[in-house]
Amino acid sequence: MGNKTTKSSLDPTLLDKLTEETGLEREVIIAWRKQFLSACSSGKMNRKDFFKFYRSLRMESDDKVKEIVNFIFTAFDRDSNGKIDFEEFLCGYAITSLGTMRQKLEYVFAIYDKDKNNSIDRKEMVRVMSAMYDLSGKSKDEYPPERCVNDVFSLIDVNNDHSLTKDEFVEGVLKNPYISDIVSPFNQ
Ligand SMILES: [Ca+2]
Ligand SMILES: [Ca+2]
Ligand SMILES: [Ca+2]
Repeated sequence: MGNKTTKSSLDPTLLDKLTEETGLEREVIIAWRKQFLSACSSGKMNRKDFFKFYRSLRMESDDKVKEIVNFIFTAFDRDSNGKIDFEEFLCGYAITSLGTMRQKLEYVFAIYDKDKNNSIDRKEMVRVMSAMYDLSGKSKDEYPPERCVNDVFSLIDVNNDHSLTKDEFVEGVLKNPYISDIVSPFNQ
């Protein structure tokens, strides 16, 4: 707290770490940080700040983005302290837009696993899936999210215990790549 240098410049060790984790160039990271701080001078975004900021990076209308951003917030907030700091944001954003399929799926898993108990149940998946239908403007009558979730579970819930571990989820989607278009909000 009250340390001015953390506000204006990035700690070189952290910069190195972020370069390594995200694969982004230092200049790009510094530019992102500027943008992040101009949207939120304290450097820690709450849900409202994050919504405004994330929305400015996407093209969909407010209504459509709102719900999904809530889920994304939870996934990006890795230490679950209710705030997203620059490191959490940069890793989340870089990985979900530029990462490998496996890296993206780990974030997708975190989006679905709302109660963070390391498994996804049907209810959790239906909630996020509905938000994604809204985001993409897909009709819920034609192929209801509940049915879609059942189909996904029957494919990748290997031990049939009605919940998906991270392994089941990530490996299952990697084995059935077309599912990733259905389950991941990060493919567009
Ligand atoms: Ca946090
Ligand atoms: Ca869960
Ligand atoms: Ca299972």
